[in-house]
Amino acid sequence: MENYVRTDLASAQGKVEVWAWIEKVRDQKSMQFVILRDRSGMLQMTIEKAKQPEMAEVVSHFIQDYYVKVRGTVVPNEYVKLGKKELIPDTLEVLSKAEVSPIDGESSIDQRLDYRWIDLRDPKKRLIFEAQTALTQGMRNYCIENGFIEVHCPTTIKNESESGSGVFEVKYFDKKAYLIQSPQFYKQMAIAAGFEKVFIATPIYRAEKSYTRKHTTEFSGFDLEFANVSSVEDVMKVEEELIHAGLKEVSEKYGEKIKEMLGVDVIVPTLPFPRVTMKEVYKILEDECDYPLDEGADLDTEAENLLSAYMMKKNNHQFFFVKDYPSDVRPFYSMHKADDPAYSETYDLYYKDIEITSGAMREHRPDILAKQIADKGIDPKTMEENYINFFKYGCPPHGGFGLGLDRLTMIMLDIPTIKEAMFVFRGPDRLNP
Ligand code: AMO
Repeated sequence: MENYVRTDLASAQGKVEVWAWIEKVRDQKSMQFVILRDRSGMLQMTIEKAKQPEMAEVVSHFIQDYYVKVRGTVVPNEYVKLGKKELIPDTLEVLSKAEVSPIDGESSIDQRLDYRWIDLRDPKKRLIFEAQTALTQGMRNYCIENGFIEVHCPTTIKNESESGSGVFEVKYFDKKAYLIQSPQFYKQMAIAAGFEKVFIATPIYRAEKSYTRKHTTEFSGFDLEFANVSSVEDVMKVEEELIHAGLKEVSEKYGEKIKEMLGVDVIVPTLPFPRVTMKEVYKILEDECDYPLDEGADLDTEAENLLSAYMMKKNNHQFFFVKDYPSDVRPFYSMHKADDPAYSETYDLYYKDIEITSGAMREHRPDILAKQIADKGIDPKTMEENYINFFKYGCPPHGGFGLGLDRLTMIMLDIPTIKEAMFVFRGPDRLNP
């Protein structure tokens, strides 16, 4: 038995064994030309019917997406458009048959999502996840190089952590539990545990019936929390460095391929990112955008769009921080400003025109925290055991942020909707595949 070298299609030369998809079959009178496909690329396999009649019979039944194992020899052939080489098979084994695909280029997004595994065979779609891998690798490397500990936390919890956003209730034996709307409590617990710097990559659940391009009911969070923070600026500095590290990794590894295949420039942002306070935002909206908001109000979508356009034009930068939000529109765990308690040590980060992160310095003094919880209409007693108590036995002042990975990927690659930026989308009406 001669030795065949197991290889991918792009590097196939000499005597090889390849495992690949059928991309296309051209069945002619005396010859069959079969295009094989794998992640590395494509290769033509050529069969002379008279020489290999049994194999030709098998191949004559092939349709796209059969999966085969071929042993044979790659030889140069200047007439072959695809790489000027072809594979002459010695043996061919069908490992998986395929039915005709239920989706094609004309299918609607919902039909494609129903058959997401077929939809994702498109190399352009795979590139989204190759780029996302580089993005998280860059961010993860940043965390590890800067002394962060990775923590894995439960996705079930006894209390709601984000007032204002819906929560999924689950049956937990004879009790009630919730799916986490954020790893907020767990990451703050790690600070109370003396870990100083932590990051958590976790699924996050939001029971919100939002049908927008940026909402999903389950997303991938990348959260950081760290000790010894004296203001929201300390938190923002870490975030801009983290984003810079992630996008640098994407640009270096996939920048050219993304430009070529998706037509998108991944710009590595300069530091620091532009910043604007909410007090300034109210003025900008009124004076520059003719869209006055009441002082103390949160930004609505129109305000976000107008502000983004203004900031990007003014700074020629794809990112900007909005900081110092009114305390009323932020969660109870936010630190209020010492000299101006109606405002808080909080921020949102925008990438192009979409919010990708919320962050804050936290309130670590248990008595004040209990009061802030009560001010939001929640009985602090219900939060004592699993939250407020974290801060009763000593805890460093701290802060952190939560980044939505799916949104970041969507914006980075100019993908029109989060449905296509996620491996598998979950929405109010979608629980499959
Ligand atoms: P927030 O609720 O702003 O903050 O969420 C943080 C980030 O998560 C992403 N995100 C979503 N992505 C897709 N679909 C959704 N429905 C959705 N909701 C949120 C966004 C958002 O910026 N605990 C705080 C973070 C912190 O302060 O550390 C929190 O959860 O990208």
